[in-house]
Amino acid sequence: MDDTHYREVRENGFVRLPGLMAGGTLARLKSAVSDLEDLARDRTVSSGDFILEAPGIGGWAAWQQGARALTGVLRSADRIHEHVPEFDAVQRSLDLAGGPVAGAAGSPGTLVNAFLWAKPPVVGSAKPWHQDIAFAPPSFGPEEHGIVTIWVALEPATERNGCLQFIPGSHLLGLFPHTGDRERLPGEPPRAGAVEPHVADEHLPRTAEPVAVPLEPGSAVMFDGLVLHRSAPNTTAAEPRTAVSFVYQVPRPSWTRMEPAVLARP
Ligand SMILES: O=C(O)CCC(=O)C(=O)O
Repeated sequence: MDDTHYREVRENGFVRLPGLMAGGTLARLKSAVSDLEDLARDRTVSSGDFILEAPGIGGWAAWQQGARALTGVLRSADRIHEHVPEFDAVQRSLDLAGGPVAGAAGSPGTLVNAFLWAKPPVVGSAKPWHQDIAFAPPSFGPEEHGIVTIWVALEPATERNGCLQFIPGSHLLGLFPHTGDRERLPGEPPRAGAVEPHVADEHLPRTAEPVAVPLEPGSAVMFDGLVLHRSAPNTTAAEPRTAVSFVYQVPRPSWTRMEPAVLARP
């Protein structure tokens, strides 16, 4: 077990993994992303697995509101390891579950999902403050399971193009209320004014300032499913911020608590 990973994830809720993917592996991931983009190229509407960007309101809101989106321009994709098995092969070849994830959680993880987070220039929308565990599938037992995610930058992730930001230590404070709308079920009509689920500003803890985590291509950040995180819109004209994340179920780390957080007073 890597003591540094364990200590930093335990204390801060996240740890950088510089140079996690060397040149050849990074090339494999980029090629897998191209295959995924090919699958989405002709899509004109979002679905549960492929969410397209929409200028102005962002891909998630456009999807839920039934508004127009940009053909083939992905905001994010879900279950990418099932759509393109190469993603699974890469994480297996690096033994992320038994290496860094086990180092963070104390025992190996099981891959339960993988995502593309595309954030293209100009139109790449924000991902608001949230805790991943708030979106865990019903099979997750709050007493038994935790989540550890490894988020890998495929291009430079900077403050300008929307790198991840974390509130250090927020994973120790419990579960924050998420406001906004749940995703429509298949067949449900569009919902005017739908808002992506998030933790409202007035409920954010005032215990620490947010920390931005810029990353070089091939570097990663690993984080606990209870840590509050977000990403800003991509405000650049031509700097995509493409990333993939691998999500592992782990035995619930003993230091986390699943009770409702004590909320900050505005
Ligand atoms: O990449 C992003 O912009 C958001 C990623 C995220 O929220 C996550 O991996 O849980």
